[in-house]
Amino acid sequence: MIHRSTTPGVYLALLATLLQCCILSVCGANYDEAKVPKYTLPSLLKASDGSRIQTVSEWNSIRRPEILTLFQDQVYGRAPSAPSSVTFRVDKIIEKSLQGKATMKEVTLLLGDRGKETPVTLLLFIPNSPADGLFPAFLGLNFNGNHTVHPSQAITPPSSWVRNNNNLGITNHRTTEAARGTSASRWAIDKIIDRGYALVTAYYGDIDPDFDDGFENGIHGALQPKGSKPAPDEWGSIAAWAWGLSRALDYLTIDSRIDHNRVAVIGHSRLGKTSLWAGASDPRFALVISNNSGCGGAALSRREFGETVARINQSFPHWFCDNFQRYNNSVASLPVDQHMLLALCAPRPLYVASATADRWADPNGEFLAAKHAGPAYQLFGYTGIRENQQPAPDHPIGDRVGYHLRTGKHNVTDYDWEQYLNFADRHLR
Ligand code: GTR
Repeated sequence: MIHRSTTPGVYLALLATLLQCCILSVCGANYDEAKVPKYTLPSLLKASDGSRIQTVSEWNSIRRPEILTLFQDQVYGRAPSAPSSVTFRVDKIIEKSLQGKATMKEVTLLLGDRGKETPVTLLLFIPNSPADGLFPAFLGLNFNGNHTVHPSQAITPPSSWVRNNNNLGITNHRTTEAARGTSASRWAIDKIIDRGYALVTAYYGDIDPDFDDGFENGIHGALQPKGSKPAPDEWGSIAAWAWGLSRALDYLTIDSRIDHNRVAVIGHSRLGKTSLWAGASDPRFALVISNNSGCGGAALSRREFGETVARINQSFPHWFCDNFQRYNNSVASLPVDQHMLLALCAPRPLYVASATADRWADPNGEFLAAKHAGPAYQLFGYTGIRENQQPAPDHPIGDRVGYHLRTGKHNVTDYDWEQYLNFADRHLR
């Protein structure tokens, strides 16, 4: 039999079409500040019955629950309530990790109903000094597996679904040794330990694999009755990942070396959207950090700058609850905007970070949402962001609500960590 090889010309034509599609879809986004539509943000301090919220007690008993319910019903979806107990297994303890300055631990949470549990492995690095220390911690999910956050051979790779990646030889959705340490630049582990904090991370795909699988896998599969899909107001993947962060915090309340009253929840990009929703929905998180979280995270949806609600729902239909799709073509009718998500963190310290080249995430929209969360902080006697304009690159601002615009791309860098550590020093010490 003769096989006719496809000519390079056919491949080139295909590639050109693909490129054209990409360019068109990216150009479809607005990157011009002058073309941002006129918008009015929903009022933070006006309750649904029209009354004005003036006190902390009115905020806590009326407006905060209203806003939380709107985000649950219309944006992220309701997650199941917390289980009555945490089931976990300590898999590994290495007392002299990182040249002896930290203890490394692997603890697997068994989430969901007995017999259908989803294992989620937490990786912990805890300072060894002082020996009797009770340490504040940063808790955040990672994108590619625990073994990618540091080159240590001791870290166990995930066995759950991962995204294929030719460079790392990942072809069958199972990770490889080549991935070890590849995200280390995003996790300033030495710096974190040297500054006296613990770091706790888990692979987000352990909680819910990040593809539109009809909610069959991960924690959805473990908690949904077989064959049933979440209702339009029930949890999408962001809510599932955030729920997983709360379960990690449940475990941290038991760990004798971590001060669970001083846990900062952190995340980058889609996991920044997740850390914000975790911080908003679980007030046990003492500090909330969003790194380049963009649309559906810290950026105001009504600005329609860079990624829009319609676009994100089209590209990632599993991230939000189905009700969120209603606003694809009428973002002005959304009963909330993202400044209200940030306000749900009040009075806890909140940090929002952007990057100059991350226009897809609308850096100015992230700044403005942080700014407009201010009135909720003022109720508690804190000043929000004072500046009316986005600060110059690499000039962090704010006290209770912090913000910076880093020079550079969509990423998490040592510069970002330096600001988070400084901010945590001010608020968690
Ligand atoms: C992009 C998405 C963003 C952001 C980012 C990420 O493709 O459009 O909303 O979440 O992915 O998570 O890396």
